[in-house]
Amino acid sequence: MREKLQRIQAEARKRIQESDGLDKLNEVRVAFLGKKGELTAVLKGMKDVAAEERPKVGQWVNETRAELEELLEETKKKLEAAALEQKLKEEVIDVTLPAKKMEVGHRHPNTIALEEVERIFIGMGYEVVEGPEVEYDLYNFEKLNIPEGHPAKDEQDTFYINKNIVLRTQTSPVQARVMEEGKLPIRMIAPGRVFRSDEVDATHSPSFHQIEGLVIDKHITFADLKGTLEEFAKELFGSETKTKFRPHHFPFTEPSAEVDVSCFKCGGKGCRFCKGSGWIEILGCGMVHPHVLEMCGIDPEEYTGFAFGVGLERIALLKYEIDDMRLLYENDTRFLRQF
Ligand code: 2NL
Repeated sequence: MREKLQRIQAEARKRIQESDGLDKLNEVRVAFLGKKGELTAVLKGMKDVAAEERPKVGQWVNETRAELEELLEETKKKLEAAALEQKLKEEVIDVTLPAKKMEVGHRHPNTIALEEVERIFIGMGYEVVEGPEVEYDLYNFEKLNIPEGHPAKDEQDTFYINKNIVLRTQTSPVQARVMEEGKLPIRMIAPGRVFRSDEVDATHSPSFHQIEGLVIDKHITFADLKGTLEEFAKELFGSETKTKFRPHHFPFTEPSAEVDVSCFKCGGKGCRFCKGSGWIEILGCGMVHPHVLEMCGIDPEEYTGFAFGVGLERIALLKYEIDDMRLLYENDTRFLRQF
């Protein structure tokens, strides 16, 4: 028995020393100390050993087992250290290599224009308010005095989700919601994405951006509207800028006007940029229709107000002299880098 154990031990030692990896070492452990291992087999065979021999043989087996376990553990540590050494060698980092260049982006021309408009109105005490892009027909049309059968509600122009829900065609529903909340006075702008069923061309897109403004208080008159928008035009296009209010029609304002600014390229003399007229159209506006105030829970006998709407893309195209709106959506960095 003693010889048998010594043979097993010598064989195990040899195979442990020959192991050149952790997997191999584990195979050796299983082969000798595992459930079906050689040393385990000796223990299982103890019942065939004479009773008076058993304690001694048991002790030999345990000593052999302890020695092999110690050797396995030692070898395992050595192999692990070697593996780590190898890994570190392979993953060496050359800190003297030049770093990868960081590409720093910047704001989109639409965003630059939006932040400029926001800055101007925040300076005049306005709040910036946002609202949902998917709106009830009630807020997008009904409360803005655009009743059933009005051409603006045509499916040719508006994206309908269902009979009562649309993709907003303007940001006025945000203002209708603020009016309904009932906190007065109101001085706000509502910027955001709007949708119209248009084919894409140099001046149209089915999704574009609008900034609408609304002021509601006691004694607000058309003079307040004119003064505010004149100031806005001067801040946006330069202090020499003149404004011209032309009568117009919108269903939600009465009276209504379209506003032209003197051409900031030629100063009003007429050039290619303003197509010879000296004027450039920039926005629509008017005094909020009493019926709109009423439908939004405001007493038109006590309160009056003005509102206006500007196309954000139109401002960006004008300010940066871009001649095709599609360039704003293509996100070609060679174009975007220039602003
Ligand atoms: C345009 C014209 C306009 C408004 C928008 C408005 C909103 C409420 C009440 C009354 Cl809640 N009016 N918005 C008024 C006049 C013109 O936009 O040409 N936009 C690009």
